[in-house]
Amino acid sequence: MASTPKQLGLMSKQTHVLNLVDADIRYTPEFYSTAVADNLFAVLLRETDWQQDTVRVFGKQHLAPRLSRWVGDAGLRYTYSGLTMEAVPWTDILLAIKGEVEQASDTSFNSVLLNYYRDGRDSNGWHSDDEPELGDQPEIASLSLGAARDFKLRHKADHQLKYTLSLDNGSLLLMRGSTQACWQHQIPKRASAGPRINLTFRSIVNRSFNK
Ligand SMILES: O=C(O)CCC(=O)C(=O)O
Ligand SMILES: [Mn+2]
Repeated sequence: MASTPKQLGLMSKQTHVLNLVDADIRYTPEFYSTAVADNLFAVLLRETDWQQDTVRVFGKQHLAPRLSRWVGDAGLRYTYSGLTMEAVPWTDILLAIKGEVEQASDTSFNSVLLNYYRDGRDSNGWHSDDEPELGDQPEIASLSLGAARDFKLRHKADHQLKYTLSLDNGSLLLMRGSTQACWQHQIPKRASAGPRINLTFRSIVNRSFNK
């Protein structure tokens, strides 16, 4: 693929608003065409210096069941599952994607967490993206590339209130408003899933937590 195209192939596509209480979630299944998404997957897989982070779950240290990299503006720090990470610099391809995601979401972002699920045994447990650095009503834009995986949501106050969405290749999911305050999400294991990369664009707005 061309290394840093100005336009990666953004199309005006249908966006679905999820009908969930205490949430503002929008899903655009074909944010990128399959061809563009496949190319982005290949470039990001090759260019990213993937790391297996250690996360703290119920006070115990574990290797995260996926590989990750946190990219962002110079000097940003972020604490995630008890781990403080320093952002590594933007690449041309990530800046190009960021520009298109910002345009579509009408929001600006100063960082992105890349997750690589090597196969269906990799996963992401129940959590909310509600770290204090992200402010009161975090706006998160999540781009999915590669194998489709289920994205499960459950209401914090009532776990019976739940929803499952398939995050398809080239899709964009926007979460804002009270979504992180009221809901948790996860990517459960899936026996036969192929590799997948997910990018969650975020903004560190509260730098008093960022020393
Ligand atoms: O892989 C996904 O779709 C979700 C990733 C996620 O929830 C996170 O990184 O906080
Ligand atoms: Mn999350």
